Parts: sequence; C-alpha cells; structure tokens
Amino acid sequence: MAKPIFVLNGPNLNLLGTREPDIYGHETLADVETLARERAQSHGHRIEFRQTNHEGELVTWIQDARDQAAALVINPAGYTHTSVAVHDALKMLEIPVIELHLSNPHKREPFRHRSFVSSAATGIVAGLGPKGYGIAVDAVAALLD
Ligand code: CA2
Repeated sequence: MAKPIFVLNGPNLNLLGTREPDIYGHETLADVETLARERAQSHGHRIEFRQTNHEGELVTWIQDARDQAAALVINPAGYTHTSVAVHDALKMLEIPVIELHLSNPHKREPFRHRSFVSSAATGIVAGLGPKGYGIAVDAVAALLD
C-alpha cells in the first residue's frame, strides 16, 4: 500500500474552534481533519493526521515520516518560531514538506515573523484559514504526481 501523507499539528491546535475565531476560524481540528482526509481521498491518497502539545513527540513523528510518509504537511504552531529541534528533524527529510499556517504570521506580531521551519520546507501555505489544510493536501498531491 502507498505511504500516507502525514499531517502533523503542534501545540494548542487541539483547541481550534474554541477561541480567537477571527484569527483561526470556527472549525475544530476534527473538522479540519475531515477536510484534509476527504481532499486526500479525492487525489487517491490517504492521510495520517496527528496533533501534539509536546516538542519531542513532534520531532519523533517528523523522524517517523522519513520512512513512513510520502509527504509531510506540518503546522508546527508556536514551535514554528522557537524550535531548532523541529528544524533539524525536517532537514533530514527527503520528501515534500509543506509548512502550513491558518493565519498569516507576517501580518501578526514581529515574534511570529521568524520561522525555523520555512528554510526546511518545500513550500508554504499561510493565511487561508482552515481551507489551507485542503490546499496544502492539493499541493503535495500535485508534487507527488
Ligand atoms: O496560524 C497558525 O496556524 C499558527 O501556526 C497557529 C499558532 C501560532 O503560534 C502561529 O504563530 C501561527 C497558534 C496555535 C494556537 O491554536 C489555537 C487556535 C484556536 C484557539 C486556541 C489556540
């Protein structure tokens, strides 16, 4: 069986849909997972969708993607702006990697303007809200074809 597209989510995204809807939208993480799963199926792919509040767990999952995933979509959330460990793990991948954000960090506070992830990503999707998850899956499907 073909390898899945990993869709990995970082800290606090389990609370999606419960706060700050003006920034992040009204959809929950479960809604976003359904959207990404349906979009992957429409392209003949499947996804492995995960969320963690722990940096080390996220690093381990990125390492798992080296031999278990066809591609990686990652919303590292707050770790985007802080984590050398996430950066180092992503640099070890030889598959397409999409950095994904619901909001556009460049329109927000200056501390969100620095990403440790962008330089290790194939491409970036940001500022498109929950729909960005579907668009990121479209992008990796196009890269894998
Ligand atoms: O826009 C994004 O997707 C972010 O990765 C979200 C992170 C933020 O630190 C990044 O700068 C941009 C924050 C995730 C927090 O998620 C919540 C969503 C709704 C309610 C509470 C938390």
